[in-house]
Amino acid sequence: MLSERMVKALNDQINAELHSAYIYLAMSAYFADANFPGFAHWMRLQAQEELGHAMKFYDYIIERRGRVQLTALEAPATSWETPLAAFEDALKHEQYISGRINKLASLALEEHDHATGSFLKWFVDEQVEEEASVDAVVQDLKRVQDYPAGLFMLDRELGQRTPAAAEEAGAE
Ligand code: OFO
Repeated sequence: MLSERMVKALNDQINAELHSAYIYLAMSAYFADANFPGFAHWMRLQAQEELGHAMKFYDYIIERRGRVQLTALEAPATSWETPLAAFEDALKHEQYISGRINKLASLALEEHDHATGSFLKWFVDEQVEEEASVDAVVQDLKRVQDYPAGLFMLDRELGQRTPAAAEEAGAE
């Protein structure tokens, strides 16, 4: 059985994952408005992936007979100076989420809650990938940000992202 403290921490993480989805959807809307359909597509899939993450926590709490309690979502920013500024914010956000997952894993250890520790392992690995994939775009944007043709090509490239990863994240 989950401790009360753990149920609260896992519920807080549902909020954090939904907030991630909200941030990336706001970025997608910003990119759509700025006529970067590829970046918008990438962020939209990222938002879907975050919904999948939230649902993993949701399902886990229920499976362990805890009580899911949803709380208010903070409004995200709505615009950024440049595509690079948006992706840099996304990277900072992923680093913040990695810190949260690490704290959850430490709590599971402290409580000798090995089932939750095992559940969290997927997220520990996922955060390595999340940070790396956003950082790769940040590095590309740094290279091309002053060259419209480069930005155009990168937008095209990010438009090729497939929903496979997002679907996998949302799978049971
Ligand atoms: Fe859920 O990984 Fe990003 O935030």
